[in-house]
Amino acid sequence: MNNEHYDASDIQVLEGLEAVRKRPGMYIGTTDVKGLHHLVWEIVDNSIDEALAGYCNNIEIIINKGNSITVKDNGRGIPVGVHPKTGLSTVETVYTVLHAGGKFGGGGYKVSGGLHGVGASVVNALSSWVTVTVYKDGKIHEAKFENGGKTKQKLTVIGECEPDRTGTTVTFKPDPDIFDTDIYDYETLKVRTRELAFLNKGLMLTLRDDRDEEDTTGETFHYEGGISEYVRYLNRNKTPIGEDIIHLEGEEDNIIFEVALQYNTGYTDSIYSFVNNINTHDGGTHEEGVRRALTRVINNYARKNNILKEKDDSLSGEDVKEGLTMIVSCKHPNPQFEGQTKGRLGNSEVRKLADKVFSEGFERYLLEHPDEAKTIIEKNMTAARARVAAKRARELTRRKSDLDVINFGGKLVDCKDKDPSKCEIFLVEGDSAGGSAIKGRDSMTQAILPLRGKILNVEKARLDRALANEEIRTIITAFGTGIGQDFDLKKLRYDKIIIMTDADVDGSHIRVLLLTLFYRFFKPIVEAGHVYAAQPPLFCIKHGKTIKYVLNEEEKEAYLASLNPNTKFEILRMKGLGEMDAEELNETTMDIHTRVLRKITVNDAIAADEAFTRLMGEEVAPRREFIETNAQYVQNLDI
Ligand code: 1YM
Repeated sequence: MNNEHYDASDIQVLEGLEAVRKRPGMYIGTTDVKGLHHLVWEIVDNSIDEALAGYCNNIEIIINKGNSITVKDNGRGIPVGVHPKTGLSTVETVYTVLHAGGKFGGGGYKVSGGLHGVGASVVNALSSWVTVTVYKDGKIHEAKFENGGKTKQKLTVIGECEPDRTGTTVTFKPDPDIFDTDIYDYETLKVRTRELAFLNKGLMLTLRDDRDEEDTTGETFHYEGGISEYVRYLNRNKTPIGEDIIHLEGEEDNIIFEVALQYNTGYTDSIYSFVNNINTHDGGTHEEGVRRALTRVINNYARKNNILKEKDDSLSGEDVKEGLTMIVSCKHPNPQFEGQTKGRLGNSEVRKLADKVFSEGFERYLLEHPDEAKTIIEKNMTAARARVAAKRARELTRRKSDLDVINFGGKLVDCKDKDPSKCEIFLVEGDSAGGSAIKGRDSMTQAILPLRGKILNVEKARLDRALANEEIRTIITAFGTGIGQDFDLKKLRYDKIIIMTDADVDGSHIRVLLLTLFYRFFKPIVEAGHVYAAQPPLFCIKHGKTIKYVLNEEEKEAYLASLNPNTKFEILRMKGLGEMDAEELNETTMDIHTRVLRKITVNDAIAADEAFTRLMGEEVAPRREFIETNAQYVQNLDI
C-alpha cells in the first residue's frame, strides 16, 4: 500500500483483516481441509445471492493449476463507484472492510453462507493474493490484493468489453501460512456444487479442474426441476413408490418454502432440510411443520378411507417416515439458527407456513393417487406393527443388559476396567482370530467380541428383524447404549469400537455390514468418532535383528528403499488374522503403542446415506457395479 494514501480508514481496514488472520477459526470454523474448501463457498455465495436476486443464472468454479480458485458469474457485477462511507471503491470496500456485507445489499436472502456477507473480506484476509474483475458498463475493472488483504492495485479500468456484458470474476490463492493443506479436492467441491444446483432450480453451475490436463469442459449441473430432481437422484438406486415426485411450494412474507418427496420400498428415511442453501442438520421449524402435517394428513386419509380401522392405533411420526426420501428447503430473509452447532431453524412462523403448504398439497396428492396412497399407508401400518414388536425386543435386550452385562451367552470377553473412557472393544472376525485376540489383549482395557455368523444386512431389514438377530443383540447389549428411542450415547461402555477384520473381500464385507449397522442404528456413535477400523499389516520385513510391519505396498517400498542395499532383506506376506498367534496379533494390530487405527468419520451424511444404499440396498446391480469398480474404495471405506 502506498504510504501517502495511508489514512485512518486504511488502518481500520487492516486491523479488521488482521483480526481474521489472528483467529481464522472464528470466521471459517477450521483451518484444515474443511476451512480451505469453505473459502470457495464464501465467494460462490455472493454469486448465488446475485442469482437469488434474479440477476445471474450462470456460475463457474475452476480449480487452477497451483490450487488457486476462480469463481465467475454473469450477474450485475459488484458496484464499481466510490462508496460514501469508506471513500474507497465499493469493490475494495467489499473485499477489505469486515462487516461490509449486509450494509450494502438491498434486501434479498443475503445470508446463504452463514457469514452474513462478510465472506469476501474474510477470504481476502486468508489469501496470499486475490484478483477481482468486474465487467460492467462496457468496461473491465480490476482490483488486486496480496498478503492477507492488502490492496496491491486499486480498482482500475484495464480494458473494454461488450457493452451488455456484466459479471464478476474472482481468483484467490489461500495463504499456506494459514491452512494446514493447500490442495483442493475435486470430489468435495463437486458434491456441494451439485447440491447447490439442486437447491437453486434453473441455475447453471460448472466445475472444472484445470490441474487435470484431460478436463477441458468441466461438469455442468443444472436442474430445472430443482429439489424434485434431488429426490429422484437420492432414490435412483431404490425402488420408488409411484412415478411422481411430489413437489409443493408456497411463499408468504418473503419466506419461500418448498418440499419435494417420494416414498420407496426401503426401511430407512432420507430427510434433509436446508435454509438459504445451508443444511440444517438438526432440523427445526420448517421440518417440524412438514412432519406434523405428514402424520396428520396420512392418519386422516387412512381413517376416512377405512384403511385404518376404528380399533387401530393412529400411525406415529416414525411410522409415516419409513422409506421416505424428502428435501425441505426454505429461503428466509432473516433466519434464526439455533442449537450448539447452529444447525436448527428457530423461526416459529415457518412452522405454520410449512404445515399449510404441505398439508394442502399432500392431501390433494393422496386424493388424486388412491393406489399410491394405499401402498404408502399399508407400508406405514407394517412399520407400526414392526415398531411394536421392536419395542418388545428392545425391552428384552435392555433387561438383559441391566441384570447381566457380563454374560452374553459366553461370547463377549469384557475388560476389567469399568471406566468407559479407558476401554475399547474389538469386534473380531471369526473364532480363531477371536481366540488369539483374547490371549493377546490387555485385559484391563480391551474387550473382545468374536463374531461368528454373518452380520444381518440392516439396510434390508426392519428394526424388529434386526433385534431378532443374535449377533446384533449381543452388540447392542455390549455397547450399553440401547437403540432407537432408548438410545443414550452417555451409556456407551467403550471409548473405542474397533472393527478387526481380514484385509480380504470377506473382511471388507463384514466391515461394511458392521458400518451399516452402526450408521443406521447407532449413528451418534459414528458421528462422535468412536468407531475405528484396525489395520492388520500386509508385510513383515526382517532386517538383521529388527522386525518391521508395514500396512501396504507403498510403505514396503519406502521402507526397503531406506535400508542399506548390501544387507539381506527377508519379506514375509502376513497371514490372515486367524493364522496369527496371540503375540503377533497384539504386536501388529492391538497394542496401543504400535498399532495403526483408522477412524471412521461421517463427513457428509447425504454421501454416507447414498454409499450405504448403493452397497447394501435392494438393487443388486448398483452394488455389484460399485464393488467391482471400487474394490479399493470398499477396502478403505471412510464414510
Ligand atoms: C465471483 C463472486 O461477488 N458477485 C456479485 C456480488 C455483488 C453483486 C453482484 C451486486 C450486489 C448488489 C448490487 C446488491 C455484491 N455487491 C455487493 C455490494 N461474485 C460476486 N454480483 N449490485 C451488484 O446487493 O445490491 C456485495 S456483493 F455490497 F457492493 F453491493
